[in-house]
Amino acid sequence: MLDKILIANRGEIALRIQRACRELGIKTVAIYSTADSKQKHVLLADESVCIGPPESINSYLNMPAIISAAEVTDSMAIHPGYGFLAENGDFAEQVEESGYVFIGPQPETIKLMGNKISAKDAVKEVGISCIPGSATALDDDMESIYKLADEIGYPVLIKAASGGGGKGMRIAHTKGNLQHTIDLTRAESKAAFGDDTIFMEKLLEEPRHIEFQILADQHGNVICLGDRDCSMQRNHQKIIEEAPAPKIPKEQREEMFEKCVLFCKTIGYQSAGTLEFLYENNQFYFIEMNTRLQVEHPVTEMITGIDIVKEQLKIAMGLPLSIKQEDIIEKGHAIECRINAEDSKTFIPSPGTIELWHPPGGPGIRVDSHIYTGYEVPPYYDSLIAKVIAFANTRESAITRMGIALSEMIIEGIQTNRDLQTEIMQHNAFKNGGTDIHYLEKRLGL
Ligand code: MV4
Repeated sequence: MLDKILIANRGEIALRIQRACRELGIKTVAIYSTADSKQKHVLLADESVCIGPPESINSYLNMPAIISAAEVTDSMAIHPGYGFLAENGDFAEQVEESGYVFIGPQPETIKLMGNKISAKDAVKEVGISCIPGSATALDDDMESIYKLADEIGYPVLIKAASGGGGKGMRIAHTKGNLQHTIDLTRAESKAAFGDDTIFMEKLLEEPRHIEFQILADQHGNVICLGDRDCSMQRNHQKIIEEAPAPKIPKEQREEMFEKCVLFCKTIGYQSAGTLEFLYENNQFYFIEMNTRLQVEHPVTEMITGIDIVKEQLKIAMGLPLSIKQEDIIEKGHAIECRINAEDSKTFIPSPGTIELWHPPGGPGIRVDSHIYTGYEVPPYYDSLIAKVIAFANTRESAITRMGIALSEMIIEGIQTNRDLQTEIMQHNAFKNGGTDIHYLEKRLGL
């Protein structure tokens, strides 16, 4: 049993994890930066520890400070949430070496998936398709690289092995700019990740982004909680996610569930995880695996009735999964709109004081948020201030409910992307379902 858990995060996800702990009778420890002393997660935790000044690098990314906070509070485990240190294999390792349970997969698994080349190698072993490209890292032999690019066909994408989530990728449209693209990507990758390992893939031009949610316990039981469509994004920031992914043939989804489960069993995966794919011309291609709880996990919770965070905690305590694959019944449709504190036209973050906040409600509406009237949105962190989730029997009804929820939401004092979200709910292409990853940027004329 883990009686006390330190939550190494802030905002809505810190609250979300606290609630799951409370349901399981686990005490919670909040950490916070000096900018966050009036945060709801601090107020509601059983104990709290200030770990440093506002800048993330000195607070929520400060590994020794976080581990010390676990020590002084006599915590037994650390939940990293998402972002910050959630996918840092060295952090997971230090947590375990210091004698605490890291609530997530093993450090080696985080590292295996953190390298996009080793991740692709691993999934190929169980017959999961990847995007055609270089099987290994690119070396300095340009003749063989040109040959490979000709075989793959232009445009090709040069990606950093240590990248992910959109950082460290560049397109080469012709042989003429391949060398330059490689040099730039290498340099950027070295600067950003301290690793200049790069690889090549064919560019998929109009894919959708579809991912599969996994839960895996310490006893080799693995289940897939279905898929999510996260194609509605701008500048690599997802803004709307939904479950199930629209317009995917039933047999193809089920085949993917099986492959994802087989993969996780094969590598001995533990905890919650997500396999990300691009979907184009009715085919799935693996791109990367996220070894953390994700922002958009609520849409899956709504259609399966499974509390992913509670399951993640129980897995960390060594308990076997209580749900079998055949017990998972998907019901209805769920959509999440991320509400960001930002200018709706320029997307520049809009920190400041929230003068008035009335969250939406009613049948099928869930709001995961840490804000309140009088709350000051600090300028130092991610601009996500609320997640509005609408659930209904059909996708059409979920869109209707979301439209109503967005119109009910009262938020004054700062700018948000609410109007953009409202417009998207009314777009015919969104209503039809299955828009690709470039839809929003094209629609905005960017
Ligand atoms: C791609 C791609 C097209 N072709 N790979 C972006 C982040 C990283 N996870 C992988 N990404 C992409 N890889 C090939 N071969 C397009 C993207 C991509 C993308 C993927 C998912 C969600 C949003 C995206 C936005 C732009 C580009």
